[in-house]
Amino acid sequence: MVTTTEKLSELLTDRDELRAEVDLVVNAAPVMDVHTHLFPPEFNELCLFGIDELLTYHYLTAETLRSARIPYNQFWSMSKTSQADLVWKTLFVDNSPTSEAAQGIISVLDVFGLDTRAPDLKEARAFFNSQNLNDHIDQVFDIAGVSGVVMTNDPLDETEAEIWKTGINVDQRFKSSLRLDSLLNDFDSGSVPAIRRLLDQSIQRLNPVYLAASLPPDFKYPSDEIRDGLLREVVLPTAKEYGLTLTLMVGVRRSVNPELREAGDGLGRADVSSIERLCADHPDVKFLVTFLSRENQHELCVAARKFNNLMPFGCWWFLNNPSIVTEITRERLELLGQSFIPQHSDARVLEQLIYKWKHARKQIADALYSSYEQLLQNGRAITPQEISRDVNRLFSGNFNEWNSACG
Ligand code: FIX
Ligand code: ZN
Repeated sequence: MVTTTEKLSELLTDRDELRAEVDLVVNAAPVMDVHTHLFPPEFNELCLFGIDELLTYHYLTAETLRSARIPYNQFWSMSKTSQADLVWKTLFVDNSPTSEAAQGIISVLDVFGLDTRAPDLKEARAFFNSQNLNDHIDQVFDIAGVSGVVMTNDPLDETEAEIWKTGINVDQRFKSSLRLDSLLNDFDSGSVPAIRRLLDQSIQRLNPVYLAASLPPDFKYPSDEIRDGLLREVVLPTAKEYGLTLTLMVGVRRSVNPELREAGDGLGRADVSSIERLCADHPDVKFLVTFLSRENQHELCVAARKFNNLMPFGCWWFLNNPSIVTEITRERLELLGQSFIPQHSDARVLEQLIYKWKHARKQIADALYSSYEQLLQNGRAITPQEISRDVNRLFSGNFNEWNSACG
């Protein structure tokens, strides 16, 4: 009789068995979601869930306003329910929901046994409105296989700040991060000491797992811009002092079309050598980095081969599409082995965790299987134990180790 230990260490020489084992392990492994815009119920209206929030997600409003010929201001003057009805009619009734964001809705409805071809949202609304929020969060985290999420917390956001001031006990699955966009990108007043004080207070109160900022494609380091000074005089010293990772999301062009509001951002190719110089100048700071442009992905992998304080993560936003995620993940496996974080959800609405991780697990399993299959062709078979080790490292180990190394 083959024991479990023997089975776990059995070499997988049969390709179908290998494929089945990779799928089994990838679909069962808990994942740490390193970047989201989710909030727990303690944050009241900031905690988004349900079909109306899912359908008015900015990815879907952008797609709807391409097909539904209505003026932008007319759309924004509609209630959220009416906007959701229009999104459903336009993308799911009058057209086939083939886009990744639309496929995501289908995956969520299907998981809850709801009609994915319904003419309207009656059934879906009744279902989501009948959920007990805390039970629903447990169920969604369980279905998605998510052990924890990192929030996006802006120290200058008044709604958030008011809630943090009350000294709330935040659900442990929701880790905080300190988002510095408004400080770094819209810096217009306040002295460096004042900003430092704000960071110290926020770090004391939120206990973040990392400091973070998104940066435009024209971000340069070093440069004589104010942002460069803030990085050198405030952000990097703070990261060093508190042993915090600095997470940089590079390549977003905000408000390319302001009429689309949150859906109006675009992207641009950025300068990876600026990140290389940051890593070189600050070897005692850990950088979690993602680029929005497809053209920057290969450069990022190569930069990470040069600097072991640089951890590439995620297929951000406009890259979070099956064909591109598989491409990027394979390239990273080929250039970095398992020393990267393959994906983050960027979820804004609770149930998005379900589809974003269901789809990501499929693409990551495809990329991993092709690596192991190639390894087999080249003369080395892998064991179930090794697959588990690799997947756990990709899904949570790298992030946990990265942050504990900083602690
Ligand atoms: O900067 C960011 O964190 C971006 O992810 C967001 O601004 C963006 O709106 C988004 O939700 C992307 O998925
Ligand atoms: Zn985000």
